[in-house]
Amino acid sequence: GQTVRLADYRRTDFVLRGVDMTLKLFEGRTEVLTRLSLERRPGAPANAALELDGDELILESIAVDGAILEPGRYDATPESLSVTGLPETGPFELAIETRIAPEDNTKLMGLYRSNGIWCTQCEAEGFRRITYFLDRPDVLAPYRVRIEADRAAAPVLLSNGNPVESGDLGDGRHFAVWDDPFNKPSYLFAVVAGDLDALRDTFLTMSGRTVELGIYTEKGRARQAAYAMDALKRSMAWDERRFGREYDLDVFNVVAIADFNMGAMENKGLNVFNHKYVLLDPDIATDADYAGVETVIAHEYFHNWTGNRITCRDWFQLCLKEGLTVYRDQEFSADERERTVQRIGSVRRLKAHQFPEDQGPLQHPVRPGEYREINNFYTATVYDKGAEVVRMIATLLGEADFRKGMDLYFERHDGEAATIEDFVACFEQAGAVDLSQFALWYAQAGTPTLTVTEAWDPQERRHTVRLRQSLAPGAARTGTEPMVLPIRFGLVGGNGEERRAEGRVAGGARLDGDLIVLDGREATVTFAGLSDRPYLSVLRDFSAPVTLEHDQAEADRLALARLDRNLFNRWRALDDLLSGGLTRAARRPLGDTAPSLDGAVVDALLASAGDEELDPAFRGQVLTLPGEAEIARQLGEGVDPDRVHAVVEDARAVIGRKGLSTFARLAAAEGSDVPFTPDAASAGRRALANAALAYLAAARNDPAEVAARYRSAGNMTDRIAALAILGHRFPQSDASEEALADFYRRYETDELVLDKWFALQATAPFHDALAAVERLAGHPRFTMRNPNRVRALVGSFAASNQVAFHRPDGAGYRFVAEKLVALDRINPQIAARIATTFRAWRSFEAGRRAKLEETLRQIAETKGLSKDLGDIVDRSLK
Ligand code: HT7
Ligand code: ZN
Repeated sequence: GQTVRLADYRRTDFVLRGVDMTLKLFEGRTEVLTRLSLERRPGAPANAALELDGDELILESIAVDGAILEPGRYDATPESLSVTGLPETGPFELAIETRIAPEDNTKLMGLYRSNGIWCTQCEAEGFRRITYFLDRPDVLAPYRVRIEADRAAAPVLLSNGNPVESGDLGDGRHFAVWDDPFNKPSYLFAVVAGDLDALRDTFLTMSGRTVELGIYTEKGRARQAAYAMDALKRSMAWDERRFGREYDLDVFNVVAIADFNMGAMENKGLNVFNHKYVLLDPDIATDADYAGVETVIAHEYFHNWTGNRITCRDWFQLCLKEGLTVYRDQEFSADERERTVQRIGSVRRLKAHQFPEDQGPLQHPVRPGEYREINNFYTATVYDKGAEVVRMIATLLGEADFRKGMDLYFERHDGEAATIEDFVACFEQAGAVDLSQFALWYAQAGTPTLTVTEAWDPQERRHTVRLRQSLAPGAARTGTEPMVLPIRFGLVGGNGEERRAEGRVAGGARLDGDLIVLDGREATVTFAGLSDRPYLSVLRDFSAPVTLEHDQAEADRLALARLDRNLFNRWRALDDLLSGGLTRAARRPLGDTAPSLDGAVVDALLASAGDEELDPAFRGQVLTLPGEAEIARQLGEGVDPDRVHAVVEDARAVIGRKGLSTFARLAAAEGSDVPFTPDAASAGRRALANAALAYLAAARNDPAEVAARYRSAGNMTDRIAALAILGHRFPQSDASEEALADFYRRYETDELVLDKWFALQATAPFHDALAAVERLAGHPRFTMRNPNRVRALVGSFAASNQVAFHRPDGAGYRFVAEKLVALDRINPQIAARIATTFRAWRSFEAGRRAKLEETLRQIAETKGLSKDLGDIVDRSLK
């Protein structure tokens, strides 16, 4: 495959003024007629050919200004269409007819069918699978789209923009015309046609316009869109309040689709969603599902301004819309739910997904400089580190100037395809600051290490804090220059009070209130006039995405875990103690029976968990131990996943036994008689009770109690929590087998719930889970054609079953590799995504490492591998 480089960007030779399309949908074939209003760009070579993109297309006809072109005037392949002899000046119309087969489209890019519904996915390069086009994000135009279909098969016909016309065509067929007046790139194009139900509502915008809202679902499921509708209206109101952004069309539609490659897609006025992020009720969905729907609905809606009204000049700028929109959806969730708990969740996610990516062979900067396959760059780095970079701009500028910068961005670039430079320039102007060094965050890959040391001078009553940053060279081979690190901090007194002390800076930093901005390799900050030694609470709220190495005494961490008024850091003090203890224990040789955690750490954890003054959701977070993958990442090399698993399980049992009475009380607090409401406070109480139940089970080793909880559960959150404990702690026991069978019987008609059943078994942490997964791969309800199903079984096995995937005999690797090679022929995008779990191969002990490498090489040598999967395995091996 060819490498595309940012440095090679140049504009098109032709300007697109408008697009007029007709899609005639028939069973088995679709005819697409596209009329492009074009004009040679002033200054472009007079003889330049028009080069259009295609992908698996067949050209039926081509005409310029109504005259059919002779074969000598154009050259068509499935991947391209080149047209010569076009007018040197002035507008002309190019009409192209293609014929496509959505029924055969298993890649789920372009126009395809899902349970009979016609739907599209065009980001990033799917539009070229519908018609030949200048399929790149800097080519913007208004679209008029006419859809024709059989009325019985597709009574609902939707596209972008506003509906303008509809009517009957005879022969059982009908049509609808949609007009989208806003200039948009082709990746935001969408068409949906099918027999769908709808939940309808309206939203009154801040300027007094009424927007018609519709959420379309499979027949009979519209009522399950009620929470999504509520989340949508809250998102619309929040964007007005927080960013002054009003919705712009008369209608906003969302469609829920069963077969979808990602979470959702922000097509202008017609968002298409994986139905997992729309359909909910308490019987089928967990609290995490509710939170997921809220976040994804908000995220796609927010794209209307950050992504659609202002889009990306090229795909290297993907973080311009994704990082910014993740930042916006995180802020929305923080405002709607509980800020600290949300932040803990985001940081866990960043460390679980982005840090390993940034520290391994798939490393790339937030704005990559090159790619072979753009689909492989919808990554945690672009999305989540991209959001952290925006958050740091907000931290450095402060709320008012950040908002000024956002306002300027919307004002200056509305209707444009912009770059990261454009974005950053708005904040430089709004904050009257120079962000050129800060912009290294977009260019330099890798997680910087921030090293903090402290020294208390009892004579002078001074506390000196030394800060150093470093960036190791990595796979991306970008620079290692010092970056700008905003480090939020506090000095905490013995009663938890915030100490105020004058700070003096030496070296590469400046002090700005509770922020140290480190922009040199190192600096010291000295705080004078203190009555006694304070506890240093540093990197509050995880104000920069760095690896923190802080030589803090355990006693200090324990004090902060109790006292810090910054609740995020209170959680992190405990989390650091836990992961430090577990990592050290995992380094000790097998057979070493020393406890994995200090008694004082366990006591601190139990004190927080039992503290009624604290938010239950926060306490639930406190009880969530660092994951096995996170411990493995912190070990860095020579990882033995069985050892890591044993250490974490031992810790859980130790904590469970010591806190037995607390856990019994907490687990009983949320009985099945409490009616379900999806609000964050109720969800937090359930999270705490279910965490307590897991510790009880670890301590008592009695499945009966958990089985009783399973049977009496009044909602899916509690039911799946109990089932997970049974399946994971008591695998193959009667209690677990009975509950799994019961669960299947109850929910076998609902594929969204079946995915939980598949995933739960795929992630059971014991070697024989592989046999169950192999059996489930042959289950009648499993299919490689549905991405959710593949992710639930194969994806979660590879990503979240540290024990069975990494079986020492390599059977887990062979199973996944075999499935990936088969999947690659159906849906390469999903195959490539799951294959990224192999990237950490170098960090394992010699036996597994060799087997992982061998498996990767075998995949790489497979004939006919897709560009998507080939790119991931090649880069992983580099
Ligand atoms: N912007 C959307 C990205 C997306 C996508 C990308 C590649 C292939 C399929 C896809 N479906 C959706 C999702 C988002 O970030 O909002
Ligand atoms: Zn997005």
